Amino acid sequence: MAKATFYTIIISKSVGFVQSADVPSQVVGLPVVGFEPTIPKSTPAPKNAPVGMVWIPGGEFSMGANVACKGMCNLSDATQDALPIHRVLIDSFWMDATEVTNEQFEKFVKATGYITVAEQKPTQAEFPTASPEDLVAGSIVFTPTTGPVALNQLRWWSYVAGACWNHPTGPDSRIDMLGKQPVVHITYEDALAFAKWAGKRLPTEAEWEFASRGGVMGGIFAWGEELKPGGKFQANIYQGKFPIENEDTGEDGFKGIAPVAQYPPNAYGLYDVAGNVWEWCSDWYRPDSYAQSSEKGGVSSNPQGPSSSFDPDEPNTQKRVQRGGSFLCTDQYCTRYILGTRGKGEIRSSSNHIGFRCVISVP
Ligand SMILES: [Ca+2]
Ligand SMILES: [Cu+2]
Repeated sequence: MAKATFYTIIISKSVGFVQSADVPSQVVGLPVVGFEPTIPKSTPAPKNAPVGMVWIPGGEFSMGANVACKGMCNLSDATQDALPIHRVLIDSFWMDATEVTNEQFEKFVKATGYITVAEQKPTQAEFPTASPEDLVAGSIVFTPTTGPVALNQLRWWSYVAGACWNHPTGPDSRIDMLGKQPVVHITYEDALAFAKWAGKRLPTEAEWEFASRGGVMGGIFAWGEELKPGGKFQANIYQGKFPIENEDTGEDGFKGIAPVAQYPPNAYGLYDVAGNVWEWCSDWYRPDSYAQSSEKGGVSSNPQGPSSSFDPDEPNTQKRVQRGGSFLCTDQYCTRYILGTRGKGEIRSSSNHIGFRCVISVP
């Protein structure tokens, strides 16, 4: 019983973004203002691009998503927190072409001795209602179900003792052969620590979205308007009946996580801005943050997000934005691989579908 309670606490902290009722009523019904053309800055890319990074020109664009009625998204409120669409101006910056990989993260750990949150024993202070014997280091792992389940009950997540970045499905699993896969089981503070060590930072949500759009106005996917142009998937998501054991058909080439850069990049040279693993952004999450910024009117310049977090579903948690969706996204359930859609995660929680990539500002 106690164990279940503890797991439920942790699981609900981490995967709250999949709840369907995550929109306060005042956001629903706001007028949907359409997209206006993206106006990229003309600043040429400086010479000597940092290794593994691509130039994002910055500029003015329409931020948000309005795809609730496009057919492939079964959740009518999936994009309510990405409304209204509003104008944003951002500066140029460098961005990692790929999600941070296991081998890159390993270099960081070897250089610094860093210990991720998932490797630390949870404290009684953080989980006052958990019994002491349940306070074991671990992380949340996708565990397919043996049969169909209600898609609002999150039955496919288990808290696995010993799961962490270099033991992604539990203590016996290894990353020796997974060097090019994105690192997972990364909390917000883990991502920050890596970024600081690398002389980088995490992208703001606006930077991430500008980059993912590749200079194109509006649009549904980073590669165009069709999920499978020419019958070919363009991102690592989930096919087959979710979330049932042996049902992930891997029609897109991969069951589970894929190594980075297995699909064509977007127009800015970024790989996997849709699917594979969620990516942390630096903004606090609020479902009404776009409503707040558009209330101010005009063009929002280099927005850093709201000053604090609030998720009405889980009012006592602190959440930052996550973007891009993961290998578990599917049109049966969660379509946040669609451009402009938003995710969120509790800052001290991790799972095997959460990673990140970094950016560098241009002085
Ligand atoms: Ca897949
Ligand atoms: Cu998803």
